[in-house]
Amino acid sequence: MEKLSELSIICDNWASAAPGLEKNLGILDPDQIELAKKLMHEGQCHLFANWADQGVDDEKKKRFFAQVSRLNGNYPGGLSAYIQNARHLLADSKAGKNPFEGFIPSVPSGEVLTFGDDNFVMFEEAGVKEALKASFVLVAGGLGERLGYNRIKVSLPSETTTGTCFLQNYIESILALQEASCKLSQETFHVEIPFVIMTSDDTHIPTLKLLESNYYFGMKPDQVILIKQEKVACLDDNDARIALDPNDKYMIQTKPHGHGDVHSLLYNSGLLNKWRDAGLRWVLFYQDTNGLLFKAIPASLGVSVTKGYHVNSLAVPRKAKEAIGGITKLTHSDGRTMVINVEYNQLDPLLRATGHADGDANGETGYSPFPGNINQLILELGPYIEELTRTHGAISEFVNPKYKDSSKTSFKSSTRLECMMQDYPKTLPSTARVGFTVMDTWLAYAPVKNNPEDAAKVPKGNPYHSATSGEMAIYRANCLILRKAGVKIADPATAVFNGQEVEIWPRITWKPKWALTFSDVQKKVKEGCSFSQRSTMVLNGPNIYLQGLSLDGTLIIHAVNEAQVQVSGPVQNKGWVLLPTDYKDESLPEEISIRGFVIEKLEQLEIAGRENSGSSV
Ligand code: UGB
Repeated sequence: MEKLSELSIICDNWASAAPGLEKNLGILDPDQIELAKKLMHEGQCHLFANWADQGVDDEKKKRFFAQVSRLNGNYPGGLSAYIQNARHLLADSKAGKNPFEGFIPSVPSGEVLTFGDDNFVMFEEAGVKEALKASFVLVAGGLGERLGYNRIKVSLPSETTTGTCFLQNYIESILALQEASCKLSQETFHVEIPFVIMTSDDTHIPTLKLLESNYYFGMKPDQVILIKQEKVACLDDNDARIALDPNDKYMIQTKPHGHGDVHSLLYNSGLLNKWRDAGLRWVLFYQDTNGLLFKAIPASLGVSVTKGYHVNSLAVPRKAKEAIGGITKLTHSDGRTMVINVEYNQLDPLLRATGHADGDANGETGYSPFPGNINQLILELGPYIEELTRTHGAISEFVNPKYKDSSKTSFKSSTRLECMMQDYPKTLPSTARVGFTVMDTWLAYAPVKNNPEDAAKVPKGNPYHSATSGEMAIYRANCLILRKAGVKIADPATAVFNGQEVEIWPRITWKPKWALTFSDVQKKVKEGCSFSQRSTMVLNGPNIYLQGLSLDGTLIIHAVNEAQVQVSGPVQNKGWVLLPTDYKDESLPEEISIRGFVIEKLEQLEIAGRENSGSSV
């Protein structure tokens, strides 16, 4: 009896270690009491240290518990699991434990493609055909702090010849793929490829506004699905004590959990089963600012189909120490193997620790032997659902505290757990078919991540990954594709914009509906075409055919879907020129200053095709 009454005293006194909480129990409802017990149980009594007496700030206290409830609900296993996982990872980090302990890295095998050869064309055709069975998922919850652009990254023009922003390019590419896939598969029913965008509190409303104010760039509104990721609690020390907002004692400080959230969100959304029931077979994941992305999609989807890959990571040749992860095969002494992205800051120490004295170094080809991860993943839906059902969407996490000193006992600022979408294969069994597809960087990868100042400091020869280089890469890729199709394209000039030396190729752009694949380009460009270096061309229409066109200036062709427009003959005019600007010039729109040049439109020839025509210009 005595023991029981003692126990009841302990239970009744569960809040006694936090007087700030104890004196406010009267205002909490039963759910909030449960959450408070959970926090106390996980050693979080400091959260209530400065709480006012009951009757003062009561609304703020309720708001605090509303936040705790969200943080608890959004994490697989709740806040207790989050705190316990954090303690383990912080202890490992303090002990300097190598996350790859026991694993030996080696170069995995995958598909290396050469643009334009028969194999490439075959994969592109297979990919376009299969696109009807795909859904696309864009992770766009990141703040883009490194870019320093004040709006959401997907609203930034990918190039300024047409001003097409990244989101518009992505949507128009999916719509073109949908159309081409329907034609190729001779499907009679109309298929809509689902397009999911993962947003966050930082990007959700602006993304929705961008879509709504542009009529979803031609996509049906219900074809676009927004899922919002939530932030996670920040932690103040190695005991995973939750951090309070320095300006509000009733608010927990939160930070993004990383793009790995996309898996649990998809799992919980019910979309995956819905897609499977509708006969879909693939989920394609990609990031927010790669203007070349859809040049790589058809062939890499073709590789997934042909090779039966459960996971296919898109990759490009990687320069040693370049800030992109390396795709690596890891073999453990206990027999476990996995093919996984090893982040750029981990690859060098891993190699050094396993007998590669030079660490992350280039091989004979001038590139790292490990393909560079560009974080575009193609997952086969069936095995993906099976795996997520097992893991409930939880992805392996990591923590990256910035310690004050070598004692590793305190942090410079609060930290949190993070996860990355490319870590999905970490929990897969060794039998899973995990491969990759390597393509030339010029074709597949030109992200916009760095602000002008940081980009200008990038060592010569390494990619700038800026708005300037991202735009120039689009012109370069289009020119190289046309060259491969037999068009005479003048060599590029070089120029320095915002402190970055770049190649300026003729500014040739086309809408995805004009050409998605190399075969499309070959069908639409006939012999005898040439472009001078100062040329600009915009192709906006699916049935524009070029033959014997020699361009030295600017030519803009718009054609409605039904119109077949043949263009030939010489075109010469003053054209459009690129004038340098300064990124510090605040009188310029940010979209311009961020790339360091503005296009001055001196003179152009504009053709508007409304019916079949053969224009000799
Ligand atoms: N993102 C989210 O949606 N939510 C988040 O919480 C965080 C990001 P970054 P980083 O492109 O080559 C990745 O910041 O650090 C979205 C890979 O990890 O651009 O450069 C965000 O909106 C790395 O292996 O990523 O690193 C954006 O769309 C390498 O492949 C995307 O996630 C590298 O990208 C990526 O965010 C790369």
